[in-house]
Amino acid sequence: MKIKQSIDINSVVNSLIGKTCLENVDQWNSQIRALSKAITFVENDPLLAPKLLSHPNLSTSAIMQARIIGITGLPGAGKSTLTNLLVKELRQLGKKVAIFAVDPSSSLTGGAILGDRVRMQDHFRDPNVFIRSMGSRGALGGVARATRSAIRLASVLNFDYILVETVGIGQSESEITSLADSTVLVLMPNSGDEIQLMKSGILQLANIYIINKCDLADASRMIQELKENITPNAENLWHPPVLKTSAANHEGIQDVVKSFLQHEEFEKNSSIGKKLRYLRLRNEILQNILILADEVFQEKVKQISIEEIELLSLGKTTAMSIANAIFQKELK
Ligand SMILES: Nc1nc2c(ncn2[C@@H]2O[C@H](COP(=O)(O)OP(=O)(O)OP(=O)(O)O)[C@@H](O)[C@H]2O)c(=O)[nH]1
Ligand SMILES: [Mg+2]
Repeated sequence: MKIKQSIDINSVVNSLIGKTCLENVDQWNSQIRALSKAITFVENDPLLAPKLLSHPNLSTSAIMQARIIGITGLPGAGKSTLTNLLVKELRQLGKKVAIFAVDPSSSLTGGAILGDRVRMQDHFRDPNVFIRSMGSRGALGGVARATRSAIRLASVLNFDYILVETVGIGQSESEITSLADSTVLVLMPNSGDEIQLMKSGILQLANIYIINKCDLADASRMIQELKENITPNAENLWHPPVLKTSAANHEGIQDVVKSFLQHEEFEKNSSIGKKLRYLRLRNEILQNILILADEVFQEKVKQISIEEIELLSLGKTTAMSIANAIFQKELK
């Protein structure tokens, strides 16, 4: 159910950008608290996102700067364990990192999220790491909408990297590729995951492939198979690396971080990279239009007369015809 809130947008924005006359450390902590709060507001009411994210006091360059890395893969592949180590590595490079764990199946208090807390505990005390779990149950507008806004809100705080962990089944994987600058697919050796993932299409969409748990089984055959299956795109000259890791033994993590940098570099310097980035930005605009349209049309739907609903229930018209008429009228 949607919870409408009356919040003071100006004061949330001022806390976010650190305009609250506090000492440096307190300032940052208060910004982090403001971020947490702002995300909760947006989760409960996506219509607050446009108000927050188009606020004139926010630096647009900060909002668009963070590098978003999507980490996806089947349940249990080791995404959270890897993410925890990647954050450690990025912190050693002096990077500020935000992590979003999106769990499409569980509510905010779900077990998986609690497990992630354990896996990420190394960073809970680090002020330069922001960790947030996002459930989707009960959130209006689905995972993608709230997550998208949350990511942009986090960017206000100048994080260098924003890591987004999602389970790569169902709809979320295509959402993540449209949202992330780099999509990382985490697989397990000889698990047969490839077949399931191939069907979902994600196998062709990732920019970086990781075969994790290499301590458990030999991955060479799988690497070979993957390389054969990732069909090179004539236009796209990025050859997705297939990397081996063992998160359990802390192996291969540096290579993953290197591949983030290489992919970023590639995107900056190639025309196809630029084209794909522009495509993602267009899609982001579309998603934002949908948030705004939601606001307009929720109102319009309330105004549909009882007579018209009666006709619909008798099969004398269709929901699509009514929708189309409202939409066309609004367009004019
Ligand atoms: N042997 C071995 N176990 C690992 C490795 N990486 C992770 N694990 C274990 O695999 C289990 C699942 O790891 P998670 O990091 O929770 O996996 P996940 O992909 O985040 O799982 P979900 O969030 O539930 O989809 C845990 O028990 C980890 O300790 C690895 O490299 N080797
Ligand atoms: Mg996880």
